[in-house]
Amino acid sequence: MEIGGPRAYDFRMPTLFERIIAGELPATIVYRDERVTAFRDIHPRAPVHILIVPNKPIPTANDIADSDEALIGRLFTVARDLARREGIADDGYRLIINCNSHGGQEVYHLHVHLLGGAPLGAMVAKTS
Ligand code: DGP
Repeated sequence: MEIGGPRAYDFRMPTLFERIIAGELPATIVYRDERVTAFRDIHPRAPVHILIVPNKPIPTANDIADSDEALIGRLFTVARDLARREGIADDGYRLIINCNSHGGQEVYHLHVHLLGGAPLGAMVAKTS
């Protein structure tokens, strides 16, 4: 594995999220279809914190192919529907995709964070 480089993950190993999608690891799954799975974040940063994940492993936003456009759109329509179902659509919420080290990405399987249920504060911390 290349540590600290632009790809600080081993793309040959299944990610945690692939194992959740495969049912090999437990998670509180709130939505699943043939293209997308959504489950509650294990370390919630807000009263509602759901991860919306393509079933197909795409490591980072950099790895999205043009042919993935419909799949990426699906992540957002699922997020919209889950926000309604969770009762946070009207007050509002935040959708976040972290990419690589400066983005703070920890799990190298593309995911959209759906956060809401309380005011979320500033969009990003000031760098200095
Ligand atoms: P990111 O930094 O964008 O890669 O966010 C990864 C998120 O994944 C982080 O908020 C914590 C969450 N997470 C990590 N491991 C697990 C796990 O095993 N189960 C669940 N449900 N969430 C996890």
